[in-house]
Amino acid sequence: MHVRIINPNTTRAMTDLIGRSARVVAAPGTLVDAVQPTMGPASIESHYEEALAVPGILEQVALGEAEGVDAYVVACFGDPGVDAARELARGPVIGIAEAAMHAATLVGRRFAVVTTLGRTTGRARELVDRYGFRDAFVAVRACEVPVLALEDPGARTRLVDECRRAVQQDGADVVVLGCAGMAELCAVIADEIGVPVVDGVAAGTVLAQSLVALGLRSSVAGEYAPPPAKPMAGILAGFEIRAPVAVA
Ligand code: 2AL
Repeated sequence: MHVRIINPNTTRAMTDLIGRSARVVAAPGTLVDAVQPTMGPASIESHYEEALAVPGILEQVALGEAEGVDAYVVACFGDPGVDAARELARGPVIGIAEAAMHAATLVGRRFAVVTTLGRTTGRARELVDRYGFRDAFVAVRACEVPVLALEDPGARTRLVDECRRAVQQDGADVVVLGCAGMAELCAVIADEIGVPVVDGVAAGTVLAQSLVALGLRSSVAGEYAPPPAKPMAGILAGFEIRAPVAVA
């Protein structure tokens, strides 16, 4: 089984970190690789960057389809482009926010999301609503560390402090990490704060692998049917769908 993790940003060190985190939980016999777009933002912490990351994500899905990839994980907490990727891919496509929220509600009753910058909290709330987790969600907190500074000295302390506040002040019994760049801090934070901490990269990898093992793929009966053939103009001409995607 081949599971491909797509880091939607173009920072190689973060793609490598995400790949390592996914491989830790992959089953023997599952090939996990991590890729990044050839174009797009160095990190995603605004709606602008999120929108501009999506073509690069879809490019990676198209390449993966040509290689026979069995499932994808989109490793950015805004779950950018996941619906569109489901229309292109034969196998399942999992966003790390959706995967992490599912996992959190299987091990606790009240989860908080702890993310990078305050400006990303709106997207996290939106996804909670969209995925139907409003009853279990208690808070979203920001540690105000930018994505590409998560490994800087002091960042971990700020993140741990915010996770602890989510437990002590918001009543969370599970913490969901709100950025793929936090993946390698998951175990250490869980040790420090004493409640389960969910990293969506790991949760998404295991979930993608499980869906393939179950023989489940995105339904083509409704919204996730392949996109119609249609001209595509300008810089996006390479994304044109020329013939309906054959669904095996
Ligand atoms: C993220 C993430 O997971 N990757 C990225 O570039 N930005 N999320 C976030 N909340 O900042």
